[in-house]
Amino acid sequence: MFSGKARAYTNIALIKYWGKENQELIIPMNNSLSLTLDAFYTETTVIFSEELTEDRFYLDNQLQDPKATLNVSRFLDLVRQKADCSLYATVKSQNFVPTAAGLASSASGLAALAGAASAALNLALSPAELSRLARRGSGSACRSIYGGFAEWQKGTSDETSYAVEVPSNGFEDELSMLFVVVNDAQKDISSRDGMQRTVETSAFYDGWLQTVPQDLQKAKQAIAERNFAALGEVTEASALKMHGTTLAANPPFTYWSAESMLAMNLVRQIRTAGIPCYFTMDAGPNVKILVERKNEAMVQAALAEHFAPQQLILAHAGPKIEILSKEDA
Ligand code: 2P0
Repeated sequence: MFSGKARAYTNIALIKYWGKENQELIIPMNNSLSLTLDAFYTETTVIFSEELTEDRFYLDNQLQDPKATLNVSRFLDLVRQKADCSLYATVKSQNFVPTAAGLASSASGLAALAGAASAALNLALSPAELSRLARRGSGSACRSIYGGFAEWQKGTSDETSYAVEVPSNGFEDELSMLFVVVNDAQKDISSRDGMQRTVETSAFYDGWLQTVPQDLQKAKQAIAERNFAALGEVTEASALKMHGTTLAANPPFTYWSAESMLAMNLVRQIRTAGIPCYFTMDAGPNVKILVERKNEAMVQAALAEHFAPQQLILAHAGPKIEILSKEDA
């Protein structure tokens, strides 16, 4: 029996990942840059055992159906192959999120699975190797190997596509991210399907790709110079451009709801009133607001006039992946 346990925190991209060059290996079309957060994380235990005849996957103490288990098994196959191991495993994953409002993240989940499975089989991976492995489960997971800011360098192959830490001198500790959890009745389009449809059909996709390198440069310079306004401006611009591509896809779609737009408009109003804050959005209607820690209470109070307290969740920069235990028996 070989077991490992890991905890990984979710991350939110400031410069977005949107589109794959290689679906199978999850090589992205563009570099992305994220902030790892403390408020949402996943703890996963993987136990490889001679006694099992198939993989089993428990999420939040519930045994999962064959489809969800197959995704985990496919990922474990990569780890088994690396370790030359043919044992099946029990995987127990627990998502720690403040509400059940659809905030469970594939980034923290797949990073924790990669960390736990590789620790169990004694793979002793470097951060870059662990990032490469996590990437095979879910693109954004490759950034959750690191605390603070991380850049996923797209590379050109399985070997060269992984995330690295972005030096920041602790700038991330001056930042907060306020999640505005928006309930949405619309049917979801997964990020995987959404980005593929956009790459294949959006008239705006080339425009998206053209400006990513300069946006990334601006973000890295803003981090190095501790320039909050510059980082916020490029963060908001990257999100708007990403979401713009979906409007020109065929068939067109959007992740925005009326409440998302309300939140975005409030951010603009608060900014006009003199408090710097900026929004970003991912493959769903929730809005995330980047604000300096010193101003977080003011922004939260302004949003609380329109959203219920349980819809507002405050997060700060989070740590890198942690291997909590490992055991051979
Ligand atoms: C990001 N998103 O950079 C972007 C912005 C959503 C919008 O990464 O297909 O779950 O597993 O690689 O990583 C969410 O997509 O997609 C995501 P796969 P993933 O955070």
